[in-house]
Amino acid sequence: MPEFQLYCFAQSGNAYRAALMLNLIGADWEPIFVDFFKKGVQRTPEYRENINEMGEAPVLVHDSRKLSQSGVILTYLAEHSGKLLPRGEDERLEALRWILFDNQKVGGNLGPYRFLRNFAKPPGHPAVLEFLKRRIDGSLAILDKRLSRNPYFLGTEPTIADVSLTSYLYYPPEEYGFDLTAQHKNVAAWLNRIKALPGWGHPYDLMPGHPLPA
Ligand SMILES: N[C@@H](CCC(=O)N[C@@H](CS)C(=O)NCC(=O)O)C(=O)O
Repeated sequence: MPEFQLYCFAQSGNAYRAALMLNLIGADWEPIFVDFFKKGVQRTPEYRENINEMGEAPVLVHDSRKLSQSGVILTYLAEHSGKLLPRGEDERLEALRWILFDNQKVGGNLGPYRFLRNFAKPPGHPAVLEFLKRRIDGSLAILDKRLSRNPYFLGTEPTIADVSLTSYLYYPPEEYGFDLTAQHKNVAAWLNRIKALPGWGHPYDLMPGHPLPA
C-alpha cells in the first residue's frame, strides 16, 4: 500500500493543494475518491465519524494520522519531507499568512464562484456571482502585485505558500467564464513557473472524478 492516502476529487481546488504537494515532493501516494457531487459522501455520518468531522475533503492519511485542512496538510508534508519548507520563523509566519489569505480570499472565493457557475443546479444567482467576481478580481490583483517583486511568494524559491495559492488557478477558463490571468501577467508567469517544477500535474490528472458523469 502507498505511504500516503488522500481523500479527494478532481474538481476540488482545496484538495488539489494537497495532491500537488504530494506529487512535488515525490511522495508515494494514492487518491481515495470522495464522491462529492453524486453521493455527497462528505455529508454522511460515516464520513464525519470516521474520516473528517468537518465534512470536507481533502483528508490526508499517513500511518495512524488523519489530517484535514489543506494548510495543515501542506505544513505536515513540508516538515516531513523537508521540501517546499519555509525556513526560519519569519518565513514560517509569512507562509501561514498567505495560506490563510488564500483559504479565505483566493481559493475561498474562486471555489464557490466556480461551483455556483459551473456545477450547481440551478446555477447561483447573478448578484451572488457578481459579488464573488469582484472579490476574486481584488484578490488576484493583490497576488499580482506581490509577484512583481519576486518569482515566488516568499522570494526566490517556491514554498507551501505557492502550492496553496495554486488551488483553483489551473482549472479551465471556460469553467469561470473569463480568463483569470488575462489582467494579471505576474500571476500567469508564476503559474508557468510552478507548472515547470518536477512532479507538477493538472488537478484533472492527479485526482479522480473528471469528467463528471452526465
Ligand atoms: N479550508 C479547507 C476547505 C475544504 C473544503 O471546503 N472542501 C470542500 C471541497 S472543495 C468540501 O469538502 N466541502 C464540503 C461541503 O460543502 O459539503 C481546506 O483548505 O482544506
